[in-house]
Amino acid sequence: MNLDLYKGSGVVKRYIFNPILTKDDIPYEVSTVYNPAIAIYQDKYILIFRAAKLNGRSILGKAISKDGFNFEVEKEPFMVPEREGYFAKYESAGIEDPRITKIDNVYYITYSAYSEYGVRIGLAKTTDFERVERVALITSADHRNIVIFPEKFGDDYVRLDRPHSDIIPWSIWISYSKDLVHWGRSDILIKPKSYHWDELKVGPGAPPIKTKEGWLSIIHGVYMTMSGSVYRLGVALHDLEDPSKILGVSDEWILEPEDEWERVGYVPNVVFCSAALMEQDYIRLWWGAADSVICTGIAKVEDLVNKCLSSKRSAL
Ligand code: BMA
Repeated sequence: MNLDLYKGSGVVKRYIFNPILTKDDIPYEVSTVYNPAIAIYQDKYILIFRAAKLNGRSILGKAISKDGFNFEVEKEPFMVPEREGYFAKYESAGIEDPRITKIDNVYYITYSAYSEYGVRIGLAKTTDFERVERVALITSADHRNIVIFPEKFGDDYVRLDRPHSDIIPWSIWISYSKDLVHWGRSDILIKPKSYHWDELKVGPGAPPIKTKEGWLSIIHGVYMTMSGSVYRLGVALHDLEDPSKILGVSDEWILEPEDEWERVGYVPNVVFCSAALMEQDYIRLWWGAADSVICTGIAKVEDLVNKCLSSKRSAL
């Protein structure tokens, strides 16, 4: 890890040449590019990002890189809303915020599908990032931010959910499945905390990463101010054997909007991470900034684990 390429005194260090992707890098017309997913395929970084077309609806684009900093964007979008059939009915207002989990050489992509019937989560799969196949819509309305663990627990696939409810604040739940399509046994795991930086919402960020100490999960938290909401990143640690057991949720955020392009943009004061990979002793993160551009940075695994265990707050 070349630490000279990063700056900052916080747990997450920012790449000195952020932002790494803006709308000017996209060979088709879009107004913003943000909230990406990441995977390694044939030794290259594949970034599947959200971009808003000039009609305000989102599509998913694809970019490839050797180093995770310099990305080349493919000429055509990777996924656009389906035009006919069952998926079309639920994707008519756009597809957003992808996440990628690799299980047994298949890359599973979850994404938010928007329509007049609310927001649902779609599951798609690919083995080569050329052909992509929709598998199922794996929630009813209204769910967002679903991340699937990259390993099974016994016979079960496991995911973190973020159902929408006006009765309790937006919280992180867990659900189980035998086939990735039918999900159940849902249980609430992490709730927003009043008077904390995440008091309005918490939600899953990037798919959890296995470390010696537990599954590390980058989450987001939202706080409402007099001039709108602020999106920050937090971190939680789940038990290695039983991911429903929370070993710690950090009471402190790990990243907040700070750079000009994180504070000013289409939606000001947003850092939103749905992409993270472990490299040596570090987690590399890619995040959307102000719903306008994409940035990257790193954090030491040890520092993130310490945040969860030494500055804990209750999960519920
Ligand atoms: C959330 C989602 C994200 C977005 C964030 C900030 O509700 O829509 O895609 O980045 O708001 O606008």
